[in-house]
Amino acid sequence: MAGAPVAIIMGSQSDWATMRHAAETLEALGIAFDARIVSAHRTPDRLVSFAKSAKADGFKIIIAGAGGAAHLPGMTAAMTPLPVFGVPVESKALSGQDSLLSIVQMPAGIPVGTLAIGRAGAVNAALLAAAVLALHDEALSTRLDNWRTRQSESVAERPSNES
Ligand code: RP5
Repeated sequence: MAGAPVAIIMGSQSDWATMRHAAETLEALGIAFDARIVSAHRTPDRLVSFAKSAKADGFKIIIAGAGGAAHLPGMTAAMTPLPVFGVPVESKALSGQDSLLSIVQMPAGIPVGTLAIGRAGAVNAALLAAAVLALHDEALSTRLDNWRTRQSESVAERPSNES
């Protein structure tokens, strides 16, 4: 979406099952985003083009999800001054530990804010993006407060046998 403050990028269509949770969370908070498939390995030219123009294109934050040898968040961060939040996608071979380690272990100098493996990381990347954007957006700050209040209210006081 043109003018969206958040870009959600992912290495493959197969990552969307995870990254859609970031999208849904942004939608729930009324934050516009643009979701794209950008592979560091399979579409390197697309990655360079996206990352180098992301700031000029109006994005404020990039959420990057990838699995396995997950170069995407780090390579993106190397080519943009925007904050990059990395989401390790749960891989089949190593349950996402490969994704986590390859995203989180950035050498000093180029940061990637790394979230948890899988859905939790995708949701939290969106919430973190919202918290950053809310620093300069009072209406969003209120929506984020309300989202957290609703979450608190949805937690039962006692456990139930019904799942
Ligand atoms: C990575 O390879 C992607 O981020 C994805 O998590 C992983 C597997 O991709 P597919 O083989 O499912 O397309 O680049």
